[in-house]
Amino acid sequence: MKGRKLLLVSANRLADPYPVYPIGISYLHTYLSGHMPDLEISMADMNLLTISGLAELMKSGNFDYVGVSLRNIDGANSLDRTSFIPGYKEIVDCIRENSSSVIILGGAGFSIFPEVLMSILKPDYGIAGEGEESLRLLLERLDRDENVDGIEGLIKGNGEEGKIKEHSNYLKSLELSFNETLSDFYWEHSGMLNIQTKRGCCYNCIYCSYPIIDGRKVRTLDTDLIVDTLARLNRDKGINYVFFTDSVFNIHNSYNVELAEKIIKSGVKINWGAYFSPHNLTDELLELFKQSGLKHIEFGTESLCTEQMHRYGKNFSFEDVLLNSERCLKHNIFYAHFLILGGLGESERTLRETMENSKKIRFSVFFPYIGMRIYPGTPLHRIAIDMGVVSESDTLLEPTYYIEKGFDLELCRKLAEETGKAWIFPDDPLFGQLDYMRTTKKKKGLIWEYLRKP
Ligand code: B12
Ligand code: SF4
Repeated sequence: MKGRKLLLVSANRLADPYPVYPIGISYLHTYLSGHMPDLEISMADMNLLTISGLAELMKSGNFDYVGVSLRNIDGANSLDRTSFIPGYKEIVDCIRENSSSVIILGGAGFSIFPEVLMSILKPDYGIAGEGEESLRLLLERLDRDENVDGIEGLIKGNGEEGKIKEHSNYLKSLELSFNETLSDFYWEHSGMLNIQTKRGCCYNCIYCSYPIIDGRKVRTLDTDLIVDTLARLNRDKGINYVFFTDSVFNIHNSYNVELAEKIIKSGVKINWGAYFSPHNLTDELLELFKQSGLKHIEFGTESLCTEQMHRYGKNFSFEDVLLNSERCLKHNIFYAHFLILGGLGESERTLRETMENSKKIRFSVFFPYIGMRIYPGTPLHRIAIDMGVVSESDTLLEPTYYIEKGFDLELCRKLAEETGKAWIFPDDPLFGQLDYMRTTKKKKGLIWEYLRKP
């Protein structure tokens, strides 16, 4: 790879609920630097760069390869159905017009819609799913002019798509170095950095794309390396808040105990938050996590009506939700419940049950989304086809939702208000106030704790 240059571009420009450090390309950068020392790698982030700045960079950079990371396809919010694809097309076209670089796409959003994005954005290659090893193999083979067939997750451009080979060789031990300029920017603008502790999700929620992106097999990452990264962030940059980006944090509790114990032993004082499932927890676990820095939990609860939870494919009940909410309160851990209202099978009765049950949950915030974004390859996709909600040929790339027939959003808002609890709908102006706390008041870490109601 002597003299070869790779640019990794984060195409994400969304600042809602806050701008997110492009951790995917940082993992790629760290891995490739370790395995391909002769490859010169740089990073560009469209949150810091204009399109004309990108054009200039492409003209002057002489990059052999440009990898573009596509994180979000849309806001996954049925109340604002803006698609980000035109913005990504502008970026990929800009790279094409101003360079002769080989263009490779990847990222969480790309991994959900690989074929259709290849046909719209017309890169040379795409890699769906975990990117580190597949990208290394691709670059090495391209450099040696070798056949690239058989690389896991790879999809070729120029109409040569073919069937994507599924991932089966996963990585266990991953180092992570943050880009200095970017970590300063995101610490300043988001008050939070991010790191992964595990990949994959073994659950089967009917609407969820996470197992499609990361795989069903849960892979835990090296705890020593994670603790080292946290210690470096804290020591070198004074960063004291991170989000563990795992699809679900509390999947593998023996591993989580090891991680928490190592963080405590290291003496690193760093707060953290993560997505949790509201079951598979105990008082002892929460106490240990708290000691290791756990400050907030975002529960993927989705409904407060057990019948509805089961319809969504959840294997817990409202009793679990209540029990674990009370446990969080007891251990002084902030917690919010993320909900899907008006999803498959929701009726006025199940909605009213959710609202009634919310009154039993103390000092929390409820973030409801309306309807379910339909993602290709999920059980919901099949159901929606069978019900005639979408056609077999619909790519679903345009923001497409399953909202149960007869669902009444205004009634839903009214019932929510009547509970007297903190219900924050996606179009609530309170989001603006949270932004103000972050940008003007320079508040770090969590913000929604101010919205909690008893
Ligand atoms: C954690 C998370 C969050 C956290 C992030 C916290 C933080 N500080 O980082 C929070 C809660 C804030 C959040 C918010 C949102 N999120 Co989110 N989030 C995730 C989640 C679970 C993990 C993302 C992550 O960091 N993964 C870890 C990194 C290492 O993986 P990665 O980026 O995918 O990178 C790997 C590969 O994709 C690949 N790769 C990446 N780039 C490239 C580039 C090339 C060239 C190649 C070859 C490979 C490659 O290699 C990498 C290493 O293996 C994903 C779901 C998932 N399981 O992926 C959703 C996900 C990305 N989020 C999603 C959405 C929609 C959002 C929000 C818009 C939701 C909202 N309305 O608030 C916001 C947007 C935030 C923003 N400003 O961008 C969607 C995007 C799909 C879509 N519909 O567009 C996802 C996919 C979930 C879903 N619904 O399916 N999110
Ligand atoms: S919703 Fe959460 S628990 Fe369910 S499949 Fe998706 S990531 Fe896993």
